[in-house]
Amino acid sequence: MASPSDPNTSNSFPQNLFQENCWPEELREAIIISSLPREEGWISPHIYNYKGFWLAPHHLLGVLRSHQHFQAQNSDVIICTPPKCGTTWLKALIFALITRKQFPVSQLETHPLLTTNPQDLIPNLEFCYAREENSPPDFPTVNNNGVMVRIISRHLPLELLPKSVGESKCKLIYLCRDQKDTVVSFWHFTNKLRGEIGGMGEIPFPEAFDKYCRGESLYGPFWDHMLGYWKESLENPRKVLFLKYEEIKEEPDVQLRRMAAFLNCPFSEEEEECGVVGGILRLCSFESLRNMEINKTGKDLTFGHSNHVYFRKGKVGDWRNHLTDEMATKLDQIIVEEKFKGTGLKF
Ligand code: PAP
Repeated sequence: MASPSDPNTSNSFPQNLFQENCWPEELREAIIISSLPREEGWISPHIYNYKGFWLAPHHLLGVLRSHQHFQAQNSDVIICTPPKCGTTWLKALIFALITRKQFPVSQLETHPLLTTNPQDLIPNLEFCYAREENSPPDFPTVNNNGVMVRIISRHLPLELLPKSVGESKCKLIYLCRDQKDTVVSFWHFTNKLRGEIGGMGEIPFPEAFDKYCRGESLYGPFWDHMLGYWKESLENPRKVLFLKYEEIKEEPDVQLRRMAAFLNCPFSEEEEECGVVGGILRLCSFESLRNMEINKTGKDLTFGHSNHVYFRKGKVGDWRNHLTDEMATKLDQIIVEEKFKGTGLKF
């Protein structure tokens, strides 16, 4: 397995991209960024509406470059998530699942998840492209029963996938979450990053909530993000597996077996008897990952912030500590009553 990116070369890129006068020519000119709808950003000063979705400048640069250069392979596994829906957890689960022969969970001492944050084990496509100015990123491969597989993640909506993703037989695993919990998680995360890497103050929760409900969150509107993958999973179930955070919480073993079957690597009888499913789930549980030294004290290789910001509470229903009844009703109505009506997507 190739090693993750070098922390010494990677940490400065987001800060550069936060300064409009430091943007590379291709970002300033290629899409005439000044003509795009613009709103105040969450972590970067501004976000831009590109083809219907709100992106920070570094996402946009990653999108432009990946559209030009990314070539999907049939064996690729692509993890797709809106922010704060459980990406870290899913990355750990998929990594442990696919590499279970290479890194058996019965021999934990040498498992890569003990020494590398899941976010760094599985690189994010648009962040990699935003960082690599001159050469295409070299995505690490893992051994899936003799086949070398690239596991890549992305926060981008289906509509902004590079063309080759649709043309190849690569598989997409999508994970989303009850948006009441997501907005709370997103708000906490944003405020931590604003302080840690942006030197900015906190956004008050009511302000963040209103922005979120208007769809002006990173990679939002969240409803279009979710519906794009939801519809594709119904039309093309062998291409897209649609998962919900709450369902993995409720029946983790059932959902892990679903992922294994979807990726054509189901658990054998022998593995079932040896408790491999439980081993993977224990290794990737919130408590287990949060208590690993690398996740307690390490730094994210892409952005340079503390790894522990990826592990806050890991609970279903924490929104009750932040949302008023009126806010909860508003968000439920946007989702259930308006946007998801007639689509079959429920929370
Ligand atoms: P990202 O968008 O920056 O990639 P992501 O991993 O999607 O972040 O979301 C983080 C959320 O997943 C946090 O939720 P919270 O704020 O409500 O607590 C985090 O705690 C939760 N999380 C991280 N790891 C796990 C895990 N192993 N099991 C369950 N939840 C987890």
